[in-house]
Amino acid sequence: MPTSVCGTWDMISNVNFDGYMKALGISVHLRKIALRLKLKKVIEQQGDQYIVKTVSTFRNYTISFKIGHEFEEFTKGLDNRHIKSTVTWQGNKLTCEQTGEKKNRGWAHWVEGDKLHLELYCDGQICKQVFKKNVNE
Ligand code: YOG
Repeated sequence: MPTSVCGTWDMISNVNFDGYMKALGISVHLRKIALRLKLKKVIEQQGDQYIVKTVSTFRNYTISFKIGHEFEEFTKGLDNRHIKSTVTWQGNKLTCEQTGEKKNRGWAHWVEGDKLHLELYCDGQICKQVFKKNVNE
């Protein structure tokens, strides 16, 4: 059984976040703020509903979804786009395809040991983030 993605996770590394944000068209001002953030993921499951919260001192962002059910996502406070998103399991990877104005956009989460991995991709740019399990929260 793969370890659950559920829990509270603290970012320990963040590679090419700037490239990903540039692909999304984020301003240099916001990119500079975002690059300094230590993000936290809080992932919960309630029945067949998942809730993924991205938490920081600057802004928070929350999505909720059911596996395999397309939903309307508004990336409020991020790039502020309306997209259609679908999350599925691809093996041990919780993957999201985000269709809209930006091509080849989505993300994938998976767990290895006590680490939560995340790849965020958009338009050929891949950001790789790793989170360590926070056992106190
Ligand atoms: O996560 O899609 O876990 O939704 C990536 C931000 C920074 C605002 C965070 C606020 C993309 C300025 C969400 C950061 C850059 C920069 C804290 C990534 C856009 C704007 C919210 C994401 C998925 C997978 C779940």
